[in-house]
Amino acid sequence: MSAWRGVVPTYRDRLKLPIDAPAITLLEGNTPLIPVPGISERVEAEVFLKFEGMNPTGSFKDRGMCVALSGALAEGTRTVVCASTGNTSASAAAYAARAGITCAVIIPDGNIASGKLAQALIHGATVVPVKGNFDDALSIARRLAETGEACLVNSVNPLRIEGQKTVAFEIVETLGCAPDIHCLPVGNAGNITAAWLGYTESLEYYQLDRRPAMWGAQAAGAAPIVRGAPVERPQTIATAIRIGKPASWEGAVGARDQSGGVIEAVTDSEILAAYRLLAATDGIFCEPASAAGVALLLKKAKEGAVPVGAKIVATLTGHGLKDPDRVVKEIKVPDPVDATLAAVSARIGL
Ligand code: AN7
Repeated sequence: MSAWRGVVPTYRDRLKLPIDAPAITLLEGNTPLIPVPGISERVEAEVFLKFEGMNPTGSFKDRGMCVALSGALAEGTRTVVCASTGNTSASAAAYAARAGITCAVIIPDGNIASGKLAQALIHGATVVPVKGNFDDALSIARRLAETGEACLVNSVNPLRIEGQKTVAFEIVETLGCAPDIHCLPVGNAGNITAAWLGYTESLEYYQLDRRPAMWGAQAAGAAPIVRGAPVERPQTIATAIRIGKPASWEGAVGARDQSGGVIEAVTDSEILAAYRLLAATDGIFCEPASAAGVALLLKKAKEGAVPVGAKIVATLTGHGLKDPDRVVKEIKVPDPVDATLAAVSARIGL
């Protein structure tokens, strides 16, 4: 088997990318589809986690960002700009560095996880925290891009969706079929739109007989699509999906309705319970927003809405190490003991 070459080289014939575009890649994609016996047993189904936290910058954003930067270079762009709750900015900063162009990221001050901020800084992006939320930041980023001075690399850029759809190709290739249900968190709604596009394109390419029902999860304090109206002041501990006016709203509703799926809200405590369960029972550490899809699956199982034995994939969108502060908010770091065998043995209970 030949070595993995990254999203653009592998899927170029299925990406709407100018033919002369260079392939900017950090070998993103080809992420593991991990069977999870603990969660499977709990929901009486066959559950797999597509761990997108294993991408080069630790989130699914890399799949779309490599295509966006490849396209930007083809157009001679010198600067990319994005608004972000953190992961988009981390990915944009890394791929812009790789492409040799400058990057500006607009983030909601005080509401992005420390790992993500560190990434944008170390890759040399110009970081602009604004005294507002993600929706305010996106509106400014759009206006900046309209001047023609910079290329917008949020998921309103169609190349982002093109890259992110490849997650469905990989799932179908690994399973040999489409799952019955695909669960994932919904924030700005680019990812559910992209995954659905990927399944739709897979129908013919892989000769599938069906596509999955798409189950999208929004945080209860930031659930505009569930409510059917924008949320002015979104609130959730899952800062990645603290978004009140999703840009790809129509795409998400289309994916939900065409697939016979749902978009429902999960509370912060349901998200945190799933986050801790994944780590404690299946050994997988994702960031809180990523656990929202699994939280929805657990909730639906309690309601008896999960068909027994169904094949289910949940996307874990980002790595747990993005947001280490959340762990120590949840679990107290133990006080130190004396550096003696007796004290340590007593603490361990041996
Ligand atoms: C871990 O980085 O919007 O519904 O600016 O970081 O496609 O927006 C992040 C979104 C889920 C939601 N999980 O995906 C950003 C940003 C994680 C995320 C989502 C995000 P979309």
